[in-house]
Amino acid sequence: MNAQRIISAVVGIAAGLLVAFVFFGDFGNEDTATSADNKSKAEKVFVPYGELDDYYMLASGGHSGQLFVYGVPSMRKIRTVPVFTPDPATGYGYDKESKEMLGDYTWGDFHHPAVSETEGDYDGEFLFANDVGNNRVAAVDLGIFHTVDIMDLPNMGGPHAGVFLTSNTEYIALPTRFARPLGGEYASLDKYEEEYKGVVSMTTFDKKKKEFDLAFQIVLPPWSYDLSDAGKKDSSDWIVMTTYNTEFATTNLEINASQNDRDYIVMINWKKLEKAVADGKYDDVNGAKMVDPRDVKGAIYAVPVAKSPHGVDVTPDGTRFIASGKLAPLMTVFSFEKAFDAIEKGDFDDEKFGIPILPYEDVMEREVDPPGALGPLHTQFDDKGHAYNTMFISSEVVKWKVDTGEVIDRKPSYYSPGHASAAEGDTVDPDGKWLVALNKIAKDNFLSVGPSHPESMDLYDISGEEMEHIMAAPVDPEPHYAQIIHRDKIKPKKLYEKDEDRPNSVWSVDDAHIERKGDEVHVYGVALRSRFVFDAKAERPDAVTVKQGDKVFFHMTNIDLDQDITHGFGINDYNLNFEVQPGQTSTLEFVADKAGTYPIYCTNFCSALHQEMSGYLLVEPK
Ligand code: CUK
Ligand code: CUA
Repeated sequence: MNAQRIISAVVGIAAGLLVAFVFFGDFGNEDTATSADNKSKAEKVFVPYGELDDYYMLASGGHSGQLFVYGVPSMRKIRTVPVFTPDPATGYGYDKESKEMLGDYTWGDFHHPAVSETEGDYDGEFLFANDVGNNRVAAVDLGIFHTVDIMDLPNMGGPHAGVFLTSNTEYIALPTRFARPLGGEYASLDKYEEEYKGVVSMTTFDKKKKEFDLAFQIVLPPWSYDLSDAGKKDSSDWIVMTTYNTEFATTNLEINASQNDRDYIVMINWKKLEKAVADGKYDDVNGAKMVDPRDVKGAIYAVPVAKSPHGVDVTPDGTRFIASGKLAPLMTVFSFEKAFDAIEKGDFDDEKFGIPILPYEDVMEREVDPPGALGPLHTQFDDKGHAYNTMFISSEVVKWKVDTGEVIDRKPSYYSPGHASAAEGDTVDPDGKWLVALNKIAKDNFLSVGPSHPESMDLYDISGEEMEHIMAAPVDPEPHYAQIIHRDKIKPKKLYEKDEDRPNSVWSVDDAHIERKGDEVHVYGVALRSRFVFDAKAERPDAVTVKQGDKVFFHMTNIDLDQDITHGFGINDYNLNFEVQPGQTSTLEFVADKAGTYPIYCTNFCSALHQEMSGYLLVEPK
């Protein structure tokens, strides 16, 4: 395609977007549903008091850096769990532990949540998150809905897609989106082809220690890697990743990365690379074991795919991978088996950068091109062999049969969906119950809050042959992806268990005390309804006096071992607030650099005498 055609294609897509808005803009609820319809829809999502939603939806909060927890089907927001960004509501980023985890960062861009898997099924123990903004990976413990580890990833340029390798969460793989010289060193953009690299981080997670480890990294040509998925069952040794800049464009990607009619899907055999690394076939690059898959026989191949693809998703049975092209209006079904045959026969078209290219016709099983459907992005699955694709430009969800490509149903979304998420939709065993489209544009769905509207989520009942649009719910920016997991698989704790051996913990009022070591003041205190006790033997047990310049540690244990009795801890004028959940011990560390008298108070309403739960920090001038 020449530049002129590309420009008209892009203009055409923009026009298509406008047409889609105007067209679908007419689908108000009144127009499409009678009041009887609305009543039956309302009944499907109404959860009577005393009952609970069937599913958790764990949604990325995009550039808020947070995790949003919703109930499905009610679409009620239940909780924000802070991951990459401080959160005064929970004290995350203020207490010592979370402050150290976040370091100097004050934001993150969390795109793809992934629940840990056992034998290809969500096990509900941990959730992993990628930070595209600042090259990090995080783990949230789903027993306490709290972030327990964050690891910085060297050599990356925005780890866009997080994937899981079955059967037992062996690796959390994070491919870089932007090519960058290794270590982020300076190199002129004129040296893009030689000096810039794509990298995939292969991290492991120790469930007992709750810690990440960077096992190794994979170095690749600078093709700009996008969505990725891991194989399942017979294909579980492989990961597949889309690329969108095989042109090596270094400016104006909108036009320049859309020149080639085909980009590639890269197939990597992680088992072979794991072995190569164990055999010492790697270079040490900025603390990472860097393996080049081109040096390992049979570890990497590429398959051509319609230009500028975005999503790639592996079917629940692990036999196929489906790519969706932003610019090409089709979903392409590729067969793992055909790919393995081609590899075995040595049937390669070509080689690019030392990567064998498998012939498109030999690996492709079918192209699915629903008339007028534009901008397919991502694929989800049900339990009956159907795939569900979001269409960003024509604003709809398309249901089709994976085996035959037959289009079964199409329903509008309001408007412009990115991902959709189906109940248990990434597992070997999807539930086929609900689908939530995560839309980029809300337009006029909700009461206006000014020029920038919330994002919107559409809930569909997908249990029948036809999809039924049930409702739309607003959401803060910006869920890119979500996973919907059955509530039976998540086992949240009611309390932090009492543990007398826990460092810095104090379990009775009488044991609360203060230790001074040089200019450090350690308060071993307790919080209970409705007071703080810092020093049981002091005349005023809820006051602490320090000297200006002292380093102060409040080690607080909440000894109210009662469901949902959380205490907060705010210090007036000191810009500090953290919390202790029932049975939890947390530490606040700061330098008392301002002399004066500072009230301390419980910020989390906890009892009828919550207002009385207060004390003083007294800082004597130097
Ligand atoms: S991406 Cu946002 S719509 Cu980060 Cu999964 Cu496709
Ligand atoms: Cu403790 Cu309010």
